[in-house]
Amino acid sequence: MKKSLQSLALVVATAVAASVVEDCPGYKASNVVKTASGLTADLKLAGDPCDAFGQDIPDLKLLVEHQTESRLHVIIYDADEQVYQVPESYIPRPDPSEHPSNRSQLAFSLNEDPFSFQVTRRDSGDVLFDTSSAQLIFESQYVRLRTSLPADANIYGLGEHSEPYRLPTTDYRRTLWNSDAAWIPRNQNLYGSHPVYLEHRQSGGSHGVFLLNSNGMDINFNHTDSGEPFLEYNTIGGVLDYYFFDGPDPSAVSSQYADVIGLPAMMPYWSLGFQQAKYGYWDVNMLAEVAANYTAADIPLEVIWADIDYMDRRKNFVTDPERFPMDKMRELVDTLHQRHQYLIMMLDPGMSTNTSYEPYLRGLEAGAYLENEDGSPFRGVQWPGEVVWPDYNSPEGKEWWVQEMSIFFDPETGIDVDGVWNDMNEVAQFCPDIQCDPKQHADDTNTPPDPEHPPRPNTGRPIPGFPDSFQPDNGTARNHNSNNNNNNNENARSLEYRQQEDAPRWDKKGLPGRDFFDPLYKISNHLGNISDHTVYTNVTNHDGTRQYDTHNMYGLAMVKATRAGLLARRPNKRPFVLTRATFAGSGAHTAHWFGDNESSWEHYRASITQMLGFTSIHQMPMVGTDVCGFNGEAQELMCARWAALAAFMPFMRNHADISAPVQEFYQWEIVAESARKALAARYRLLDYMYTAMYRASTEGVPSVNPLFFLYPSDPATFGIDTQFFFGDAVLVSPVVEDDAQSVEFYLPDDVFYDFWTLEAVRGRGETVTRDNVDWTDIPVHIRGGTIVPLRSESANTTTALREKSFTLVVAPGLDGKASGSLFLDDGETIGGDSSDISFSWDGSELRAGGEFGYESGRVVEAVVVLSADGKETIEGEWSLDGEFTVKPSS
Ligand SMILES: *[C@@H]1O[C@H](CO)[C@@H](O)[C@H](O)[C@H]1NC(C)=O
Ligand SMILES: *[C@@H]1O[C@H](CO)[C@@H](O)[C@H](O)[C@H]1NC(C)=O
Ligand SMILES: *[C@@H]1O[C@H](CO)[C@@H](O)[C@H](O)[C@H]1NC(C)=O
Ligand SMILES: *[C@@H]1O[C@H](CO)[C@@H](O)[C@H](O)[C@H]1NC(C)=O
Ligand SMILES: *[C@@H]1O[C@H](CO)[C@@H](O)[C@H](O)[C@H]1NC(C)=O
Ligand SMILES: *[C@@H]1O[C@H](CO)[C@@H](O)[C@H](O)[C@H]1NC(C)=O
Ligand SMILES: *[C@@H]1O[C@H](CO)[C@@H](O)[C@H](O)[C@H]1NC(C)=O
Ligand SMILES: *[C@H]1O[C@H](CO)[C@@H](O)[C@H](O)[C@H]1NC(C)=O
Ligand SMILES: CC(=O)N[C@H]1CO[C@H](CO)[C@@H](O)[C@@H]1O
Repeated sequence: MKKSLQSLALVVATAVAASVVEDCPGYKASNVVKTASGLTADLKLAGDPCDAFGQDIPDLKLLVEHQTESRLHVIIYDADEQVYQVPESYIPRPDPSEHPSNRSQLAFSLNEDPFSFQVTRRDSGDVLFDTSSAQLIFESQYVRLRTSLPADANIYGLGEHSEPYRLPTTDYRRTLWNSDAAWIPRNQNLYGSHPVYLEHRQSGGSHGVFLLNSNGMDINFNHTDSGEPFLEYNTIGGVLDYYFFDGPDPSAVSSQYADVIGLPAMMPYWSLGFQQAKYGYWDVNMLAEVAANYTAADIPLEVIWADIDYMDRRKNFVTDPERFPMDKMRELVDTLHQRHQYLIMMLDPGMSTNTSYEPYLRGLEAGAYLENEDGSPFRGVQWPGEVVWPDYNSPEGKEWWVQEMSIFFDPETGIDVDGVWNDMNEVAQFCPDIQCDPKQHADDTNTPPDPEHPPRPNTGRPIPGFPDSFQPDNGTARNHNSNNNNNNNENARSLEYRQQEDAPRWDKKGLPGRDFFDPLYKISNHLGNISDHTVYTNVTNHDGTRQYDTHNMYGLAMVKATRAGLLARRPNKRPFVLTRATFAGSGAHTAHWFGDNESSWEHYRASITQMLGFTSIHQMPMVGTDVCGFNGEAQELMCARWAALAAFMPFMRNHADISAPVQEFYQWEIVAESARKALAARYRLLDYMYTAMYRASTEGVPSVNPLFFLYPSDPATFGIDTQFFFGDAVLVSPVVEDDAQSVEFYLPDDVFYDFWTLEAVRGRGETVTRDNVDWTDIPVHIRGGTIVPLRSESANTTTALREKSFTLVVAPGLDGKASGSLFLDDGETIGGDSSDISFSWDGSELRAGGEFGYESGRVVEAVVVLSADGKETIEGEWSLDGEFTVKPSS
């Protein structure tokens, strides 16, 4: 969201006295000791300190562990263990090794003097990582490590960014420092930080490199004077904690990374339904009206969202008593639930300091907030004016947050919400810099309740399907001024904070004596200095670490607390959290959208590259974009195309800014038609996608695949980021040019089947052109060799969808065979019964086997076998609660 930050096209002085850096002496290894799983060594500064951006640390240690056959852990840290390391409370480390190094696929070799190391593939000898081209620099506020790259390396990841999926590798910088980034500017740091990349080689497969370091950093791609390409990490703190993954299949790299940072959370079935939001739905009537309008337009809507509009003067946990009165919000939720629809509401991290605001006061009492040296809460400015921010990583902050959620979202007295949206958690703050006086700034920027939108009892129009209180005043209107927020008082009084456990111990809190505002090495933060527009980096967290070191993980800690709050209310149901800020490991707790983009063709295209980064590298399978764009005015034809494209993205939500005109799909007939058609396809594919989400959450394989993940030896696929596989069988090739009606797309050397007509199409490893693509159409193909389970028909809610029977589409590959799978459960219960059914086609017979723990009561009513000669449909009634075989008569 939202407040446009002036484009601070700041040229930060990163240019360094190169001579100084080049004078750095590097290190010398000694005392090398082989261990069962690797080795340890001491590293000593090899000459006079250069102190380029701080003080050189003279004594380091190296630890190398072959943790599994495919994972190598290499950490370089200070001998005193004072330098900050990422606390396990954010990212628990994987269990230590048991695998001796001689079974590892990766080999580590050490050069002792000057110190450098190489990681190679044991079988082929391919060099994957080689630090010999520049000296290691390890200082108090600057750490540099460089690795050589092959020419024209194919590198992916290092998000969050709005660049092409395959990153530029010449004179290119990725800065990792979570920031508010209105208009998702190119070549800048955005909302999330994921210091992980995958490199793919045509002959050698893929490998992955993860640097577990949460400090601000620049990752530079460049060439040496003699033209050798390299990738260089420049971080302003922390240690060099690397994990190398051997792949060699691209999706194996994804899985191996998930083993370290955690598998992604499984999402509820309903969250794959279509969702609508807007900043500027300024009263509760509007939420009901939008839902009713979707029904009238015959477009399935699963979830309606409440942005900060619902809050009383932008305060968390209190509704605007006039525009969103509690009693009517409760009626809204009840009605939505009866209609099998859901409500998601926003919670921001900034808590108003208004002294009559009880949730804030309870947080004070609980000691929930980030604090200044004197123990007073650290203050800044956010939507409600002057605010304080919780320390979500502390037991105090987390437990208080869970309690506030349980009060506000109490099904008996509050809002029985279905999911929570966390925004502004980079942290974004409106005070621009450390000179800012929050009180003054809040007074200057505070917005009173919107005078253009006075309270109103109803919309003046009937809202079919909603209670009387939403209907035009015909004598039934009530007094909506009743202030609901007192509902909470009783609960509030009985609230007692449990005795807090001690904050988790973490010794590696960071070196003393650092400059937290103005380190000598300046990362290229597009917002300026590192404390600009965020919580000041000198603030100490409850566990003794500093925001300087933990800034990038604020959003991660927040979503963990929010998830805990949802679980406390509904202990056995999968929570749904959506976040803007992310870090490595966030996928284990939350979904993500790509922030505040623009209603433009450029961002329509960018949404594909952003999705691929998150699903294939960053272990965040549940992602999507603001459909039709957030900022600016959505054009009809663009929105029609975008509705179709987004129907093939895991998280599908139309959302727009308060300043943007309305853009619900029903606003234009051609958009409505496109949405109806695309959503019918999406819903028929919903169980197929749900199965892909299940694989992501149990195996770490992508929910959406880039083409090269499935065709890793076809170099033409390496740079493709305008097409993708939804799951691993459905190839989506949208029209991508502005206002175009034709598209050129690539079909690998394989057999495909048109999703809409089921006709076979032989791919030749060439680009094909499709002309006259209707505004409501999108080219989609099924990959040969797959079996796709479809619901036989769509429905207007996922609840209704679950009643439908299945049709299996068998799409034989070039060898005449096919396989697929279907995961079934009740869609929401954690650890509930489930079936994991596998389908195989050997050229003459379909077999369904696997595990059948969930009684779905559903049947397969048709098997459609595709071929170059046309399709054959076999009808019948095969229960999905057990094994079966189907043999066509021909
Ligand atoms: C691997 O190393 C272990 C001891 O670390 C040894 O027992 C085993 O025989 C070795 N295996 C091979 C294949 O060299
Ligand atoms: C790449 O190297 C050139 C020449 O030294 C330098 O001007 C440029 O800033 C470097 N780019 C990055 C991203 O480091
Ligand atoms: C709902 O539809 C009605 C009738 O077309 C229209 O007047 C109204 O503006 C729509 N409301 C919203 C919130 O889209
Ligand atoms: C779905 O369709 C049914 C039957 O037409 C209708 O009764 C129901 O209101 C619709 N639900 C929604 C959420 O549109
Ligand atoms: C605090 O909140 C109360 C109740 O909403 C309001 O009347 C008062 O003006 C607020 N005080 C400040 C300083 O904003
Ligand atoms: C952080 O810096 C601010 C501004 O200089 C100062 O007022 C505050 O005391 C510092 N806080 C800590 C914890 O050092
Ligand atoms: C960054 O901080 C330094 C030192 O506090 C200050 O001199 C400089 O003006 C700041 N830069 C910006 C862009 O605010
Ligand atoms: C008026 O109230 C009745 C129920 O009391 C309700 O059925 C009706 O929809 C309301 N609105 C209109 C426009 O009649
Ligand atoms: C990714 C992308 O296209 N970003 C654009 C967002 O919008 C701003 C302003 O229009 C552009 O400058 C960015 O390039």
